[in-house]
Amino acid sequence: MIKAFIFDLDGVLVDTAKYHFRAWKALANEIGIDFTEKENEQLKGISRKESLELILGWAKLSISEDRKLELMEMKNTWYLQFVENMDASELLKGVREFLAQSKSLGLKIALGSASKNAIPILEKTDILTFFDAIVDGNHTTKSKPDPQVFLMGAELLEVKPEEAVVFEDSLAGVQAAKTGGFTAIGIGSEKVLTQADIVYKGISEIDPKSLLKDF
Ligand code: B16
Ligand code: MG
Repeated sequence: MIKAFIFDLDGVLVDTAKYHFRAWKALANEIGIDFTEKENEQLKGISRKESLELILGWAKLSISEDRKLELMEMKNTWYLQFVENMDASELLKGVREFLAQSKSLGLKIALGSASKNAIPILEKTDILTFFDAIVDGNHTTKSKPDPQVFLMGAELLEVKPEEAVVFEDSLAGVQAAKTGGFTAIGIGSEKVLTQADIVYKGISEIDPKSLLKDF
């Protein structure tokens, strides 16, 4: 029986995936390299440091740890500028209604995000109060596809993985959910999220009540 929903943030609840992409692209260009939108899929859901290392790896560039810190700081400064004036209008379609319906069905709700900027974004978009537990990049030691972020969320909600559904837009996140023993709902493209139990284009396509009947 499903007792809880655990949501990824970027690309599931809010349209911040595009801001991460823009900031990483600007950073890459700053150091004379580039990457494609297809490669960007691999950056979704993973930590800031791992993202930088992947980008450097694609360009076969090797730099010092100090320079990596500088570049991560630069990327985050740009990202924070992009999200600074965010408000509830940047919630993805149907998100507020979905959270409200889930609550009224008696489900517990957690966040399971790799981002260290999750709480300010939940505040700016006015959905923070829906969450019974928040696990983000400030709490975890292992990144998706490791299931740690979702297992911590389930533990805080006092539910077992098989009693929770994870909503994810990234390959790494879907893998993390499946490895942890959760039902994984992919948000995005079926071609990309091949390991998800089911894929929807967006939250607005899902009815929480029917979902509970199906799983
Ligand atoms: P930050 P999610 C992830 O958030 C993003 O998908 C990923 O692109 C980003 O690198 C990561 O957070 C870290 O974000 O730099 O803000 O700490 O999708 O797990 O909610
Ligand atoms: Mg995401």
